[in-house]
Amino acid sequence: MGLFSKKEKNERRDSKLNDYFEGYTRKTKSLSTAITKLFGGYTALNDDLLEDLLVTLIEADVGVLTSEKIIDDLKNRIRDNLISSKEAAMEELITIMEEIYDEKSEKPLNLDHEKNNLIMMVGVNGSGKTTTISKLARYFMKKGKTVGLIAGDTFRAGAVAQLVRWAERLNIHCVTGKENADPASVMVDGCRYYKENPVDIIIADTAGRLQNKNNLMQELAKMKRVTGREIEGAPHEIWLTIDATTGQNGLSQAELFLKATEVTGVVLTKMDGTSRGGIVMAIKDQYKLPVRFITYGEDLDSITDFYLRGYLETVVDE
Ligand SMILES: Nc1nc2c(ncn2[C@@H]2O[C@H](COP(=O)(O)OP(=O)(O)OP(=O)(O)O)[C@@H](O)[C@H]2O)c(=O)[nH]1
Ligand SMILES: [Mg+2]
Repeated sequence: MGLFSKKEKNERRDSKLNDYFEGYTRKTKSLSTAITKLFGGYTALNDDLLEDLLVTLIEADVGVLTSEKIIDDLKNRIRDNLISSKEAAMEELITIMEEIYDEKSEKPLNLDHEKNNLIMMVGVNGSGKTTTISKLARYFMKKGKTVGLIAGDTFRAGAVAQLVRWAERLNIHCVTGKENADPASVMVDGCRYYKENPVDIIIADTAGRLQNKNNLMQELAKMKRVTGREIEGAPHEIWLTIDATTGQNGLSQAELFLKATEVTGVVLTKMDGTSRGGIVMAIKDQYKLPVRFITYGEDLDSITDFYLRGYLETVVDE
């Protein structure tokens, strides 16, 4: 049983949805299968079904608090006689998730300045910052934008070379400093270079790990400050990469970055490595942060902008 009829599905398969269906959907079927099976296994809508649904959501990384909120909401609507059938409950589940996610309240991306819109990528080491930067560069280039990079991770040996290799493959410029150089000075060099040689989008890499937390906070704050001095309003977006395969644990590691800098959005990476896509709901509900992109593979094209309806369809549909 699927919630969305074939006809309806086809009608809604605009280009964004196609990305989902062709890309990560294939690999994120488990949650949808679990929910569909769950509803199919019960003859009526009762408390046991709702308890099972709660467990399924938690297992899918929706997070305990957010899952409880969803189920409580569903129970209230059942109590108020708004829903009485399993089918109606499944539909209501989507509505509740849509309400919690509240996509309409999201600010549009702050990337519409004439030139030099600067995105700073932050996140735990290994979460996919550098790879995502290359994917984003390609994404924007496909939309006809010009892109330049700044190799702001001067901490990890090899990080600069990694980004430079991607830039060469993409045939775009990458401003670099020396290993162990002050990352803020590389940001300044980068901004000055692009003031002379403007591009539409600048993407800056940062280090995922520093000697201690205090350093990280100070470093990111400094990078932000000096960037803003060079280019008005920069960084225009600060995106946090979260590795979807690390689940709730990944979220608590990411908290450090939320404290350290004003993150404006999340890129959820490695969705191909997990069937527990529920983390999107947890991020939005717990941190009030929109998921802007998801990535689902090692190649450059494995990225898509996040679209709630497409996501929910993959969560509940089969
Ligand atoms: N399967 C899969 N692997 C990914 C994805 N994104 C990144 N990776 C892999 O994850 C590993 C870490 O990615 P990086 O981009 O180097 O991570 P980082 O955050 O820059 O790490 P540091 O520079 O150490 O802070 C690499 O092996 C990537 O190929 C994805 O969407 N799917
Ligand atoms: Mg990196």
